[in-house]
Amino acid sequence: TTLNHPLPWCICKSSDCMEFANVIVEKDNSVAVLTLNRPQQLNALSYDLVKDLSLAMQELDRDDGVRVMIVTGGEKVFAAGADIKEMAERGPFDARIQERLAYRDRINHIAKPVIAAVSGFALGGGCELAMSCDIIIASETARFGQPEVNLGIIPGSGGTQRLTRTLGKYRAMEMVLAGETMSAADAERLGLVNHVVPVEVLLDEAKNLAKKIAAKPILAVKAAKEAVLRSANTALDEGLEFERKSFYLLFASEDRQEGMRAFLEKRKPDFKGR
Ligand code: DAK
Repeated sequence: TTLNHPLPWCICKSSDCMEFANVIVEKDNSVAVLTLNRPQQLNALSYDLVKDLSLAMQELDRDDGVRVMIVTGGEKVFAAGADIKEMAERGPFDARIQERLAYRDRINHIAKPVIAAVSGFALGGGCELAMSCDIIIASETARFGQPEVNLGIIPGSGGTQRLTRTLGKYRAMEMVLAGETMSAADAERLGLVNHVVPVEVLLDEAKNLAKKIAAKPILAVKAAKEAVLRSANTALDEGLEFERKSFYLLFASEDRQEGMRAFLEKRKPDFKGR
């Protein structure tokens, strides 16, 4: 731990780059890029990696200097799923499974927007990690899949649920029953990814979008994310009610006043995040 470092768990010396054993965190102004860092194991999601990622994202969620996160695995591979070597040794009542679940679950509850920048394989837990993000930008080499059935298990971090909600029953069934992978182009056509771009510009494209979002008033951005996610768990009436309450709540923010005033005064708004 470096003294005076904004993130206490970071082992590096710079305030722009934070390095864990399994995840590299770099800050580019208000955008934080988290790169999964187990290239030799194709970024297999070990307990330690999931823990590092979860802690880093939680810390960045609290960091007022950060507004949007990007999760990537680099150009070659996003993540080839949970670490099979590690998983092979676990029993169903192993405490580490529960702990892993708790760390993993926190990633689903990040309040700031998270963009997945996916290149190469996003399989099993890797595909599920991408789907836990809010927006997915893929390179032309990205391949998505839920091959757990080949190991005698099923997706365990949301694959059967998020894939079904995104692709519909029949496509999701084919993926989880046959364990086949899907190309980036098909994933885009079917609504699983937002955009497909050449691999060389993947991170830049993700950053451009992240910066666009980062310039928006953060309270409205967080409220919008929360409301969209809420739609997955509520009936329409309840979701509309939640949306309406969040809408009115934002009227209490300074940024709402500033945004409306700036429009009327024909100037650029100066948002303060309050
Ligand atoms: N785990 C561990 N090591 C892996 C790995 C994985 N998932 N994937 C690849 N590796 C390792 C390989 O063993 C190899 O290591 P060495 O032999 O060099 O030591 C190295 O990475 C390179 O892999 P390959 O030689 O296989 O590379 P290829 O290019 O030939 O093939 C591949 C790439 C991605 C097609 C292939 O590696 C592959 O099929 N990998 C496994 C993909 C997979 O089945 N993924 C799903 C895993 S199950 C939970 C919830 C959810 C989950 C777990 C828990 N809880 C609720 C607690 C999630 C489960 C899963 O994701």
